[in-house]
Amino acid sequence: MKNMKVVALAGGVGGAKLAAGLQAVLPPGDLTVIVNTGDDFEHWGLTICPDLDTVMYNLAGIHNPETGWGLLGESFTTFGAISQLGGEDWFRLGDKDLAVHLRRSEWLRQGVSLTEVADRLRRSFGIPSNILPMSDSPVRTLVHTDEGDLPFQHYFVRRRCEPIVIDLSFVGADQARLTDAVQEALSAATLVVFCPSNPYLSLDPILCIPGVRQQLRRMAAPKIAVSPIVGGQAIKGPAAKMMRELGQASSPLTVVDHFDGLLTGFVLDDQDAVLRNAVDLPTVVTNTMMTDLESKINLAKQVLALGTELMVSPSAKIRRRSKAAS
Ligand code: FO1
Repeated sequence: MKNMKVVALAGGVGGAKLAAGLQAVLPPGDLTVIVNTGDDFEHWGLTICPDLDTVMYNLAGIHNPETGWGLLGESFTTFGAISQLGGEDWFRLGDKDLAVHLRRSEWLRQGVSLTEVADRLRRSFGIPSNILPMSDSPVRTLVHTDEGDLPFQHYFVRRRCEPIVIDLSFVGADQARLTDAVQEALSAATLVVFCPSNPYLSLDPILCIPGVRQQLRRMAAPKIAVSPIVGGQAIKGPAAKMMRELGQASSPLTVVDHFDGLLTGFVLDDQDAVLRNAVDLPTVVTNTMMTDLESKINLAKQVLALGTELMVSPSAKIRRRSKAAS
């Protein structure tokens, strides 16, 4: 994949997995991941940035493959001691993970920007790709549910996504602006990839920053989304449940509609091949289940191949199916 500058928008585990696949097939430095910060929160007196860390650990190949988040081979000694002292113990923070939160919180208190913090950390882990928070000012996802308004991690972890979602707010989004680093990455991009992340929780916070949708619409680069919904279900997390609670069908078609004309290409899982003609976009049908590095790489290759075709002929009717399906 020569001289492709790929910008991937990601949040959560699904986004981090595809980002790792894209990094594995692109020349070093040709991938920039713009990461959701709506999940961030203050906890134990520290600033926790779960999506930035999940992307970082997956790109460094040191993530816990069971959960997708947190570090492989982690110990929880401090977590246990905090619990003994009556500290909050519903959000599992490992000892090595804590080092990242301590360094980040120290730098932020010194006035270092979140963008600079993320760059220092990814370089420490030897990651060739750029990892950019969507904004340097706080944006916090607030989940309006039948149990009241819940900060994101309280909904997602503490209440295990059980409350019924009525609406979402991204507190601070109106005052936020895309960082210069994000603007530069988008200006240089030859391809934009919306990773298979929750469209409401992981991608909307990024798209709700003033001017982002307009800037994306103006870009000549192809804009491809990989469906986070497969066979009517989310591969991980509450996306399908939220769709139903918000009165939508839990379908890849709901994802396409949600992007509201931003997309120029789409990737469906083999299980949803029957929907191909209902998607009014150049579409590739392939295996989107990322269970190991090889499947992440294969999906990344399919996305890049679609992107390359769309650069050449934007309205190409793509009829390709993955080898597995044919
Ligand atoms: N998700 C959980 O379901 N339970 C946890 O205890 C938990 C701890 C945690 C610690 C660090 C981190 O970076 C992520 C963590 N996550 C946990 C995932 C987190 O809730 C993310 O926001 C989700 O992956 C969605 O983006």
